[in-house]
Amino acid sequence: MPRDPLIALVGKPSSGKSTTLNSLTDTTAKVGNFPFTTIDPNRAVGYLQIPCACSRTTLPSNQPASPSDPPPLQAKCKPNYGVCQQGTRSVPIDLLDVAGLVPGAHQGKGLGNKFLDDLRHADALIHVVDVSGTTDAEGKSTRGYDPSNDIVWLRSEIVSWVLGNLMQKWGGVKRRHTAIKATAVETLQSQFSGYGATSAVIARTLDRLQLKQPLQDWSNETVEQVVNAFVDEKFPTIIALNKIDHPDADKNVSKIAKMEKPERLVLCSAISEVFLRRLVKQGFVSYIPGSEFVDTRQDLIEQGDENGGGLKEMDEKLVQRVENLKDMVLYRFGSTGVNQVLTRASELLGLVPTFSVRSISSFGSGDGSVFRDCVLVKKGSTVKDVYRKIMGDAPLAYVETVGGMRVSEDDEVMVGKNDILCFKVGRA
Ligand SMILES: Nc1nc2c(ncn2[C@@H]2O[C@H](COP(=O)(O)OP(=O)(O)O)[C@@H](O)[C@H]2O)c(=O)[nH]1
Ligand SMILES: [Mg+2]
Repeated sequence: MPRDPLIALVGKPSSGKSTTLNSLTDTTAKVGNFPFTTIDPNRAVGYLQIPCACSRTTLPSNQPASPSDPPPLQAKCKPNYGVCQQGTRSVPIDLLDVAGLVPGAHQGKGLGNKFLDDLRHADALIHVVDVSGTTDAEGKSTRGYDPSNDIVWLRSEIVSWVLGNLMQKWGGVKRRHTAIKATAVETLQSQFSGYGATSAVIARTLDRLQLKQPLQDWSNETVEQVVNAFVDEKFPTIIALNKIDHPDADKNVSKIAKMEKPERLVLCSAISEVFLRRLVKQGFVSYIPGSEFVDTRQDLIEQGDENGGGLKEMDEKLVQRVENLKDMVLYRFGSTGVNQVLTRASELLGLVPTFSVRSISSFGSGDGSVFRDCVLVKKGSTVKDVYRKIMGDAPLAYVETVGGMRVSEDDEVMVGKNDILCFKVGRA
């Protein structure tokens, strides 16, 4: 059965991994301003925001009365997991907090090797960088540290780890490769299988490099090149520039923006998201996670709701904190950024939200709701992969998509195509 996609948060101690994880989930991982707070890798379920199928489908019998009305299916959309708010749906996704990588981790420094081992299962990485420069390379409190260094050393730790493991056995690997007349893909796949590498990943890695020499003649530089390309393929990484609420963040962001591809960078303030969600729970503000707007009781009264949305009054200090957060984060950056971190990682992976429905004519699930079930699958997944994930080994008779059209088990699922499916269990 295909494994669920897993996104790992990595970074030095105190960069804000646990806070980011908390801001994306409902659990409370231990948060603290000292190295190695998170000793055990922390798995949690986060929520990826996607445009839901309910916002792009209508039924012939159920058209909106006027073009400005919301699609009528939205009102009936009741996800089994997560929520759907005005067509934006939160879909569960597995996250892993891999704590405390420090420079030298591949040689066992910090809690190095253990942490690196936890990475094996990740499909993509979110490198949480403390862009305020208030923590050094080891995560200790400082001022004026240049966080662009972290981007460089963290990647080089991962490369050194993979390279070190490979070079330890390289002599034997080469001899065996020649003796059994294996292809480079076969040999590397068996060497990299511990990192969850498929032969497709290896083939893409080698395609990227277009190497001329056979594997047994590769120089050390070539092996290093191969490992670098493999790390890019196997561990695509989003860089989350965290702590943008801090006054020192701006200059560091500008510097990093000049060095990195823009599509890899996301600005965020995890602590702001955690704070806002706490205020929502306590009944002080109304705020849709990830959005630009926060309304207090006073705001809602000014907007004409004399009840203030039923929100509680905040004291002067709290009002001030919320105002600061709006000025420093929400108005400047459009949101706290944490949801974009996850969205960008899922784009990098090409995740496809796939909806399975009981009835293809109503999109219903038999309980009055529509689009109840949604799973995330990796790019390149087929209709059958989706079925196996949901139904395991149960025999499959046939599959229909929108309009009652049949689709083949081997068809690929893509956003907007074959992503609304009705599985008919049984023998064809
Ligand atoms: N200013 C600011 N501080 C943050 C932010 N995110 C985390 N922190 C603080 O950074 C410290 C370390 O956070 P933690 O999540 O435990 O880091 P981890 O070691 O990477 O898991 C804590 O004191 C957090 O409150 C943020 O967005 N802004
Ligand atoms: Mg932590």
